[in-house]
Amino acid sequence: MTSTMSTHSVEDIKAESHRLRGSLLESLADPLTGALREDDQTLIKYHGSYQQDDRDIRDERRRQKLEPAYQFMIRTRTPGGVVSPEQWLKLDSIAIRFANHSLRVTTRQAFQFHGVIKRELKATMQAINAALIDTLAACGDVNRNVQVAANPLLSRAHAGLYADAARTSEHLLPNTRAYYEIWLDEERVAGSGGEEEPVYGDRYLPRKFKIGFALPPVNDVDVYANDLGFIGVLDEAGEIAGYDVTIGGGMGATHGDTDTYPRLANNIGFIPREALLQVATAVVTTQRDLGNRAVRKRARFKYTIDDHGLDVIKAEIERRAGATFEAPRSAPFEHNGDRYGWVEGEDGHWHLTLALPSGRIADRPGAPHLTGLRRIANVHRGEFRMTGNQNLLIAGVPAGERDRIDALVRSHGLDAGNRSPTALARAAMACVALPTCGLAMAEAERYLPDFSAALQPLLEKHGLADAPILLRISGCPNGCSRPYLGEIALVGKAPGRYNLMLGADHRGQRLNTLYRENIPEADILAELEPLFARYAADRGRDEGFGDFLLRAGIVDIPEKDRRRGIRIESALVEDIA
Ligand code: SRM
Ligand code: SF4
Repeated sequence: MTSTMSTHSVEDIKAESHRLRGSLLESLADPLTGALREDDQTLIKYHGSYQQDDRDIRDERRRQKLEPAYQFMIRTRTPGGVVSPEQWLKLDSIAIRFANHSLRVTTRQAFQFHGVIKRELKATMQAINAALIDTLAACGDVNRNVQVAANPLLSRAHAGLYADAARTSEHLLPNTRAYYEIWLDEERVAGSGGEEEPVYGDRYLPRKFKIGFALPPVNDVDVYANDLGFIGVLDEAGEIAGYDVTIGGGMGATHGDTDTYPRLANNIGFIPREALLQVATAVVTTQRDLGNRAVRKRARFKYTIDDHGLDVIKAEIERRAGATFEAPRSAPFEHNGDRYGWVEGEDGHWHLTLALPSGRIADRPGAPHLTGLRRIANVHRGEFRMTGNQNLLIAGVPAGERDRIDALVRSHGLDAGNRSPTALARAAMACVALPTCGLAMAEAERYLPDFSAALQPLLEKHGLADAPILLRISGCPNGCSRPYLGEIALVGKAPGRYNLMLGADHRGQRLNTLYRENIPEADILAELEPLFARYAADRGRDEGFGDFLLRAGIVDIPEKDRRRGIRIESALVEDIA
């Protein structure tokens, strides 16, 4: 078997990679193993793919003295999660031909394919690109897939927001031709120019970087969880006039390591729309130059801000952008969830939001979702939009077409999520976790249906079946389902054991706090039941579960939120007043 060992640091690997080429071609061509060489496992992320193995059969393979069942996850770069029906059909056929017969909508509005084997990786990449979708920079220490509010009601503003997000995504793409050479057989022209990386430099960013575009009153992208956020401010005509800029959000943490923590972004003020790309570039290059490249766990932008001070970073961004931030102007957020069912957009087209089970689209007994959406894509003339909450919009449907879409939705069980017995189950999110995620400590996506079912009788007993309580589950503290923004969250500690976190708001503006550590399901239910009883008895009108827990003194405002920007702080103070 080919050795995959390496002692290289990620910083070395990037610098010596010849602009992200490494020895990927050799690794792919090696027929003796289903894996890549270790350095190439790092580099392939920048091309939008992760090497994984099927953890369900890891022990069995070890017993049989076989190498792990290596396979690859591929993530698309689909800013705002917008795809045409034609593209949908191509992605669907890739899922069937090359992956595990499922499409996975992510918490950042991308698609993931799981279970692609090395031998077929290149053909899969080519098929994705043939759908006019790429995977470049979907992972790695670069700007990732840009999130955009899916808010269907404000169609015109959404179009502007989406266009701005798409150009930001393009602007921040790496310049290297490595992707096109390795996957699409573009010829390498020796010594050719054009590969300078003016934004990224030789070593790219110190860590992953994420951007979200939000449009009040809906914070469906959880903009404060992004390294860089743009909150749309509309002019009198309903067009985007500019943005409030937020910096320093991030969820990831490590159990037991207080140097790492989730952090919500600070709103540093308004910029006119024309300044968008200058400001985005200034923020990214500030993180490139000031971010911590020595300690990877402290390399995210949130730590750069905390290490240098918010005022210093803000001044540096202003200097680099040649712009001055004005006082924030954005309207308040009302919630960070999706609005399910049909709504009419301002342009007279209709949009249907379907609640998907953790974003997984597959054919299951009684729920042939993959087939159903393929049939819808065959007749639909609008677009598909993924939401940042792992859900799906069938968008831009003329009124006369609604019945046909409805019939297909019903006959393929695609309305099951919208008809969930509790509002909690409908809106809940879970990260992928087992069996594909190499970092998972506990189940998440596969556990969510059981946990929601276990909560159902408790919620019904206290008359809370319709209460829109926000539940999020992550299989480890990295926080891919943004659990620290859940009113209730389970964060995996070990198989069957979770940290129970409580008390975020439902606007994505306040983090939750640790309530009980490392407990199994029975204890979680026993902890929640009396809280449901108190909430049912004492809640104010329209008071969310998390806000209630705070008001009742059951949880406290996290210290990190207390120290955040004045604007959010005052919103918090108002919330609990
Ligand atoms: Fe994530 C790593 C899945 C959104 C924070 N994330 C991973 C990996 C690639 C595991 C790995 O490194 O080996 C997971 C692959 C699982 C699999 O089998 O597919 C993974 N992350 C996901 C997705 C698919 C979760 C989902 O259920 O939808 C999301 C893909 C988003 C996308 O399309 O780009 C996903 N990840 C997030 C989010 C949420 C967000 O961005 O809004 C976060 C928290 C926000 C943040 O970045 O702080 C997130 N993922 C992480 C981290 C912790 C980063 C940190 O700062 O510490 C890791 C681990 C790492 O980077 O070392 C990670
Ligand atoms: Fe994997 Fe942890 Fe992310 Fe879940 S939160 S997908 S377990 S890295």
